[in-house]
Amino acid sequence: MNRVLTAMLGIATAGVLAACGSGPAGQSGDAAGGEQITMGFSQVGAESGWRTANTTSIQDAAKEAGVDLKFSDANGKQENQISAIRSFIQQRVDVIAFSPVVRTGWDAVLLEAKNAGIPVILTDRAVDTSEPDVYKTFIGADFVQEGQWAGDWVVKEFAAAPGPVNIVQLEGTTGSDPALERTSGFAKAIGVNPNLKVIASQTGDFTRSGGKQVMEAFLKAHPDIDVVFAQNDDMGLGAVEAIEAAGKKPGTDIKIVAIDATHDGMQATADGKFNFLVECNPLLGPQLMDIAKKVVAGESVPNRIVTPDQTFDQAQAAAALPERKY
Ligand code: GYE
Repeated sequence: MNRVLTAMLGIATAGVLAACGSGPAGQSGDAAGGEQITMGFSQVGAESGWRTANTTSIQDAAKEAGVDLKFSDANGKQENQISAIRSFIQQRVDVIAFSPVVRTGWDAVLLEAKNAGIPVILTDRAVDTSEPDVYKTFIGADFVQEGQWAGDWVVKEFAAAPGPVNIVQLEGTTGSDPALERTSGFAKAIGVNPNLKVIASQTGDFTRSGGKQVMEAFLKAHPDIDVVFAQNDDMGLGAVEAIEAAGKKPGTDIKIVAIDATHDGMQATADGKFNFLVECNPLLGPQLMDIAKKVVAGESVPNRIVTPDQTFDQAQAAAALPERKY
């Protein structure tokens, strides 16, 4: 029932989007001459603090850059993203950008955009595709590196551990680029020390409630957890709630390393509840608008643009917190 409703809502959203189209083909074709360009953007949803900051960045940057933004929230559903993209194609926007919820299943719709002559930019997350030239560039972080940094911290922190170190992993959305790559980066990093063992790993879907629920189950099943690797801040914050409810002290009894470094995550780190944070910068809007204008003007752009990140221990988080923008 719910699914049907969501699917219907998706179609309704696509219909509304189509209804406020900017006009027939060609009318916005003067974009290359410096006129306003129209961008269709399909966002994953609003699952996390990271995502909210990313949405705000894109909306603000569009205004700033004079880009006419048609924004669509997919509520975490690939089918909603596909219908939004189809609607953007119908409206003949100048450029389509999207953050793909999962990595696979995009070939058909990407080919439709290509055949319609509308360039596509991937932001934040990558896709797996065997079709050539179906997107111009992918702007986003190096998720393998992020997972590796999280793992490197565990390696250092537990270098002197005499016996097994029990790690539980809260994975992001199943099949999403960041979940897959952070998992592999982390596994690679901790692989140097056979004492470091991931004893349980499950998706919390990048949400606070998901992280809390999974952590509650982990705590019941495993009385001896040493470390939580949360693939985003929100799941880490959910884990903090679960750990406290179980009468343990997050950051002390159970160490937590997370990824994103949003304001809430930085606060938890400064407060000693998280031990280490790996940043993933959500402020992709200005760069996206810049690249979009180049793409629409027919200029060539690099096919991969990696956004830089850093890491924070507790003291660094406390120092950086007052200036934190997201
Ligand atoms: O880490 C998480 C969000 O794709 C990098 O998605 C993004 C991830 C981010 O929900 O908080």
